[in-house]
Amino acid sequence: MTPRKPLLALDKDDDELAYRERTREHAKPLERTRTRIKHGKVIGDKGLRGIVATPIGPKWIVAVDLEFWICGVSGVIDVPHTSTMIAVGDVVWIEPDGDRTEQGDPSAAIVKVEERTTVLSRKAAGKTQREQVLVANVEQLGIVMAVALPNYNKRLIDRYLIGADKGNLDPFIVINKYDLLDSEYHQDVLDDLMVYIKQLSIPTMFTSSKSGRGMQELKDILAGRSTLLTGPSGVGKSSLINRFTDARQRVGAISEKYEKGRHTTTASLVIPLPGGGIVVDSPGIREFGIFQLDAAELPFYFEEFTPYAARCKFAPCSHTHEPDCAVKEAVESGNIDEERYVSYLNLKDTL
Ligand SMILES: Nc1nc2c(ncn2[C@@H]2O[C@H](COP(=O)(O)OP(=O)(O)OP(=O)(O)O)[C@@H](O)[C@H]2O)c(=O)[nH]1
Ligand SMILES: [Mg+2]
Ligand SMILES: [Zn+2]
Repeated sequence: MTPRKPLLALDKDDDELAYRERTREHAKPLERTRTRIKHGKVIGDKGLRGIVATPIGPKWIVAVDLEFWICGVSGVIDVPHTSTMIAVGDVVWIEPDGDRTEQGDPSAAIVKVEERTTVLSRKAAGKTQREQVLVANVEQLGIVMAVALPNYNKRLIDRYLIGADKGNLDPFIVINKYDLLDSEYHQDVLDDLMVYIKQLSIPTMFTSSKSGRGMQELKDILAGRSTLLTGPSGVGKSSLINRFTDARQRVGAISEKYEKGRHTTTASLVIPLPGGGIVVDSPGIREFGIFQLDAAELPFYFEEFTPYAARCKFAPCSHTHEPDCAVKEAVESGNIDEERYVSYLNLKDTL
């Protein structure tokens, strides 16, 4: 599997965009009123601080603690950034309008968006070189895979790790569906993933959302932080989150009232955790392209190569065809994980 587009992207996003465009077309003219940006907005006493949980047609669901509000965008809004005015994960201030929507949910207007600490973006669809922010303010990337149905993929793990590195997110690995693994194979799986656990010191946990195995460990790493869970479709991201909170179903139920027949799993969803912290459930992806990866910097994303690379005969050395390449020798002697080297070669091919 090779990336076709040099992007860090959640790839059901195209459907998401198309969907939003469609709903915008049908939105009432009033809701399409243009907004004006004005800095230094003073928030009134009624103002509440929340997190944008998910888009809902032309509006947004905003989580204030564990409550959900349906929010339009105020005609005058205070926004510090120039790309994507509002994104999932944005910290916003809302002012309740004292009303409820037809469906009975409390409604408010977003009046201010706070500065973002991190962004996961991609190039916006279309001809312009515009950045589209997919998720704002996540600190950690939880890479979720399964021991079976579907089998974990180390190539994909390696690409996620580079994505996390580039996005300045702390990565961890969750190997789910452990209940499907016969105990006689536990050691094999552990050995297979040892490079991440030992050499790269990436927190790695083995979980089952069926049996509850590893849930405390996962809970601990999520506590008080904001985490994007990513991974292929069907590995159990949503099931894991459902072990901790019913907030995912509650947002889903709200979305369904407004967007009949639409599965909420096609959009990223921010879920507040009961003890503090948030987790972003993202749709399964088929492909994980990496935004602006440079051939010269690629070896540095394989940090376990570094001590050997210094001993290659040629400098720079691509660690492919050169004679007396210490990296290749380390692969042959088993000091560098062979599959990581294959990941390196695969990625190199795409640049
Ligand atoms: N045996 C087993 N099945 C699981 C486990 N976790 C989830 N499943 C099942 O796997 C299927 C997919 O789970 P989801 O939680 O929807 O997976 P997801 O990663 O959110 O998938 P997308 O939303 O498509 O990206 C469901 O049928 C779950 O019941 C587990 O730990 N063990
Ligand atoms: Mg899901
Ligand atoms: Zn070399």
